[in-house]
Order: sequence, then C-alpha cells, then structure tokens
Amino acid sequence: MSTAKIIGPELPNIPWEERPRGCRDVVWRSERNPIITREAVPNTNSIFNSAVVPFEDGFAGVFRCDNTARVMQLHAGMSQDGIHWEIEPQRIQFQCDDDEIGHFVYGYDPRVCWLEDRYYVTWCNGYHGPTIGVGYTYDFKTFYQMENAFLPYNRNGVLFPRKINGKFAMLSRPSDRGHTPFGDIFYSESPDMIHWGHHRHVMSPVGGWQSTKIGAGPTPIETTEGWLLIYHGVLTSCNGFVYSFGAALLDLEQPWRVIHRTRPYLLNPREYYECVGDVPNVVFPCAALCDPPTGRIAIYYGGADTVTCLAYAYFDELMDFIKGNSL
Ligand code: BMA
Repeated sequence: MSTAKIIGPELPNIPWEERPRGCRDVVWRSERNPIITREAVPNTNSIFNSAVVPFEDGFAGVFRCDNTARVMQLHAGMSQDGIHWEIEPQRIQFQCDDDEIGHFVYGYDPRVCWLEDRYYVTWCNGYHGPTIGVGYTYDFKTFYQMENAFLPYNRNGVLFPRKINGKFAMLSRPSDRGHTPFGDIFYSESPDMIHWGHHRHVMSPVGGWQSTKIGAGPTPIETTEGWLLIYHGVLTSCNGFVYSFGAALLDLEQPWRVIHRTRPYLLNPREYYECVGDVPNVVFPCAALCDPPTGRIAIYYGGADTVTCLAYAYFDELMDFIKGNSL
C-alpha cells in the first residue's frame, strides 16, 4: 500500500458513497448520477463540466450552463451536501476594470481553486477565440475578472492551489478555434496572476484513450509524493472523439516533470448519461474534493456535454493504481 498522504485540510462532510458490491474499479460512479440536470436552471439546455469547492459549512461552485440559445455561460451555485444544488438563474456578471476584457462573449469549463485568500476561477473565455479567463470571488456572489492568462487559443487552464517556488502556477492546453485535433499540457508561472511565462512542456498525447489530445482536469491535489493530477484524454474513433480520464503524479517543485501517468483510463463513457447527450461519449472532470484522514476523493465530471456527475475513489488505491499502471 502507498505511504503517500494528501496534504490539505480535512473535509468530513465530503459527498460519499462506498464502492458498490461487486465493483472492482478504482474509480466508481455515484448511484445518484446524474446529480445535476438541466432542470436545475430555467431555460437551460445543459449543465456540465462544472467546478465545486468546500465553502463555509457546505459547498459552492461555478457551473457551465449552456442556455436554450446555446450560449455557454457560467453560473454560481451553493449546496449543503455537494449533491443537491441551488444554482443562480442568472449568469455570473464579472466586475472588470477593463471593458475590453470584461466584455462577455462566452464562458465555459470553469475550474475553482482556493489559493491564499480567495477563490480563483479559471475558464475558457471567448476573446477572439477561446483563451484562459481568470477571475476571483470571496463569497460566490461578487466576482471580479482579471486579465486573460494567455493569448488565444487556449483551453483547460488549471491553477495549482499554492505558489510554487514563490510563483503562481497554471497548467493549460494551447488549442485552435475549433474542435482541436491536437493538444499537450503545458506549465506556466506568474509573479502576479497577470503576466505568465516560464512555460514548460508537461505531457503529450500517447496511445489509446489519450491519443489525440489531453487536458488538465481538477485543481491538482498536493500529496507527500507529488501533485496528483486528474486529466482528460481524447481518442478519435471512426465515430468521433471519445473523452475519458486518467491521472498523473507531477513533481512537487518542478510540476512539469511527470513521475507517473496511467496507461489505462480510470473512467470512460459507459453509462447512458455519458454515452447519450449533446456530445456522446464524454466524461470530463473539472473538480475533485478530498478528505485527507479518510483518503476519500469525490470527482465532479460532465457527462456527454449534458449533465453533471460524481465519482469516487480512495486515495491509497488510486496511488497504487497510478504507480502500478504507469506509462
Ligand atoms: C471540448 C470542450 C469541452 C467538451 C468537449 C467535448 O473541446 O468544449 O467543453 O466537453 O470538447 O465536447
């Protein structure tokens, strides 16, 4: 058994369901999936690829809600148990000092990261094509927007939850304006969350489920042996893209160095709500909660670009799997 430990505060109220009898998978699905459907917000086409963090005595989140005009928008939400959500009917209106940057075009695939004194939000922000929007909130009521992190085109901007070597740190995935048939994960640093540089290559697609493109998923989880990164990978089948997810362990001080990386996926589209929807065959993780004393991990992921789902793992088992099945 791995002796690695998660570094971080305990979360005794983490959403949790034990592995179903007879299931041998390292990551298993909630019996309550999908936990969020379009009914949660009026005039909404789909609620998926969304991010959740512990907040006060419950949870808060930023949700991707595509409306019935098919505009991709971010909405804030609150929950006592991480399963039942109250999502604001109006999209988040970021306050921004710069009208050009603050001008709303579209926003999707949010990540939320508690870092020092506030909750940062990163998302895919429309600015002459997709790039990484950056904002923050203290209360999930008022949101402030900062400069975009990178030039277009880029997606899957994911912050590390603490400074590394004195700098803010972010993973991202340079892309194109469309449905990008390529994609590597890169690492960048910033002294001020505005200017980003020191770009380093982290990993490229390899065979199988991660052969076309890869992208960082939830905020990396700090452990005594490295950053635990859950990431999505895409395979191009004769019927289009298939999105699965796996995990990697990145060096703590030089996170562009990959220590382990799963050859098999951890979860792939199998259930009806993952295989049938606006975009079939997609599981897309954007958040993970963890409780260090019990090793419980709860992963939030989008199903088929339509609904929001939950899956679970035990940290020790996940680490053993990553080490025992590494590329
Ligand atoms: C990606 C993003 C995700 C989406 C996925 C599958 O490029 O747009 O939001 O889940 O495609 O359609």
